[in-house]
Amino acid sequence: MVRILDTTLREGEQTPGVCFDNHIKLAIADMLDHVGVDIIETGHPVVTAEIEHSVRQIASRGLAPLIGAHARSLRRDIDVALNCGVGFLGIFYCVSNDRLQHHQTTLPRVIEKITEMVAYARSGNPRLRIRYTPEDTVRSEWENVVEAASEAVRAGADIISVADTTGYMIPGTKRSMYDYVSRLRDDLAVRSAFPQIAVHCHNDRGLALANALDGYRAGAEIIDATVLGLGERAGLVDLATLLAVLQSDFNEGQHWNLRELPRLYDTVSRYAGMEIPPLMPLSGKNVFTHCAGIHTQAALKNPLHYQSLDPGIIGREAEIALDHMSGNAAVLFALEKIGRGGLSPEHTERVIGKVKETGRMGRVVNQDELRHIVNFITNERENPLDRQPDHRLFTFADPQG
Ligand code: HCA
Ligand code: CU
Repeated sequence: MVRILDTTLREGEQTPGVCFDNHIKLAIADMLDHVGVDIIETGHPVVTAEIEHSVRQIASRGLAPLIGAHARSLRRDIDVALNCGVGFLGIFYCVSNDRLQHHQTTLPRVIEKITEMVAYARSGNPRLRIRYTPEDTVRSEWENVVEAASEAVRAGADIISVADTTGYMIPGTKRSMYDYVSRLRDDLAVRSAFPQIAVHCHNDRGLALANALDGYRAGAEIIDATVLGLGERAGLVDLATLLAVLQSDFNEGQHWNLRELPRLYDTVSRYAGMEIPPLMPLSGKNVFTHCAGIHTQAALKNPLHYQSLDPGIIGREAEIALDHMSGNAAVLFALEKIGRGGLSPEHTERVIGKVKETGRMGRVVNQDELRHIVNFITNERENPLDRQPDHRLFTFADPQG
């Protein structure tokens, strides 16, 4: 059973311009609890007093997920984090030769520092879950990573995270996360180190989810994600997409409550000041909408003709958009939907013409506008007080189930 670490409150806040008030962070943590993630990384408490306060408050809230904090390999960071009462601590330190040179240090000295800090954290709380991340793991020298990771495990780390800090990996190539995780596990085992493996995949090449699934197939036990894929640069794996794919296609997380996701996404989007892109899988406004005539006709008979993911898993419905691409079937369905079925053939044809014309102006015809079109063509009057305008499209349920 794979475990999900949400880091919207830590990595997500590293998105330029994103800063959540503490009352919003608390609300987000509560919603993540309802969704059913396993670990919430709440922040790097030494950064500001507000973050420290937020980490402490979320840690003492009695939520089901394990509450975590982020720390550099420094005594002060660890003291402050542990003092917040977290049950999970992520310690990171890059061990690439490049960085070692930059910091004018050597691998043995750095490993000594890392192990000292892991042991220090362990002594502060014997039940703490400790993760060590060699930052930029996948571009660091292999021997350095294996050496640092195995020593960290010996010092008390439970989890080693493979960080694709720059979104560098590509499935099926020499830069495969599948191969990386498999080899790392083997090489650590040779050194008698048996940590859980986590994967932290950035999206610089648009491959974050593919790489995370690659790591998962190689047996990674923890996958990091954020709401909306927030994070540095191109961000991280999107939580909703990850959960939906794992649940629908890999039979994971049957206890996850994906129907809570729209509320969580709405909250994060609003307070991050970031619109949900219309084409974003699972959460975008378009992603369960059928448009072209051939598609709508087939989907109305059986949505599976043009859908491989059930919108119901996150509490959404398939819908039809009317525009210049629409065919007769879609318009007839939409007319029924607003209670205006049974128009004369001549009127129906003119409605279809008007829908297409409106679409050519770059507008999708919603329920409200379709009523206006019908009234225009039939020259009927409607008492505007009879109904509220309805700007939704035309939803339809799956006739199969
Ligand atoms: C960072 C970089 C990090 C760390 C991941 C981790 C990365 O912002 O500190 O500590 O597991 O991508 O490497 O997010
Ligand atoms: Cu990161």
